Amino acid sequence: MHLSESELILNSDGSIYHLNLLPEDVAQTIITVGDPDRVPEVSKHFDEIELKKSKREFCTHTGHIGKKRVSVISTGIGTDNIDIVLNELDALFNIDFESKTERNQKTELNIIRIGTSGSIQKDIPVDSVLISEVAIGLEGLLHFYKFSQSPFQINLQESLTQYLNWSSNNISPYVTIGNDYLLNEFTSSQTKAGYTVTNAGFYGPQGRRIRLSPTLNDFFEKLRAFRFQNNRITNLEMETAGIYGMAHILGHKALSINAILANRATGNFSKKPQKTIEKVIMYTLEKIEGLSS
Ligand code: R1P
Repeated sequence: MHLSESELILNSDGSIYHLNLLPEDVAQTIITVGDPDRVPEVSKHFDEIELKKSKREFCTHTGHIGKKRVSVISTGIGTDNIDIVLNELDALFNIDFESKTERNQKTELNIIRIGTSGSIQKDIPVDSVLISEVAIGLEGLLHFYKFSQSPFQINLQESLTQYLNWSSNNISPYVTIGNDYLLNEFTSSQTKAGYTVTNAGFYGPQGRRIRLSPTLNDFFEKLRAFRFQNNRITNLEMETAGIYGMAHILGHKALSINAILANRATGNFSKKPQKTIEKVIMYTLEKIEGLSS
């Protein structure tokens, strides 16, 4: 199917609309970060940087670590941006911009998020490194795409909906999972594994109360106490379920690595957030260098 210029929007130099990138600008292994200022914090460790481009909150650096070509791109905050970043990254590889048609031969990307997050369990302290094994989306992005879930995912989705009695609030969770290969490669004694909840905001949607009253009573306490087959929700943030879900339906591998900066159960915030983020960056780059695909 030929895509019209209103559906696949290209800039005058042929780059894709929001990311401002040409197909040759991006590596097949891509690190995503929320904060544009975190992009140079990652790329300063590259052996060489071949490209720097940006537009809006989307800043990209591409270079090499050893022999591996890697890109780091900022997504800004939230799964509304993840929709843009994942669709446009995929198009750069899997749509022919000349004919504006889908390529027969697809390219599978490695997409690795280095993000920050708040733990909701007392025993996952600030400055931990947590890899999202499962991510539950409450913000709704994946409901706009055809997306099939495994029996495990459906059971977890139904169990959480029932537990929180959410049907009455019209909130419907979706359940996504990290890529098995990347989970294996990145997990070590330095990391914890967890179930991450992704939501559409930082305050009310994560159970924070500054001045406004929440519609969902005890939302935070209930998330903390939820159990599914001996698993519990470990942390809250704003992108992972969108990344996992979009990567899965587009045919890419994805993993989310979280620097835990806040502990919402104890009320603590990290005293050394930059150091902890740097630890996660170094850990991730080392693992990426060792990836065989
Ligand atoms: C909120 O402060 C932001 O920080 C977390 C949340 O997911 C949200 O994007 O991640 P990043 O540090 O990767 O942006």
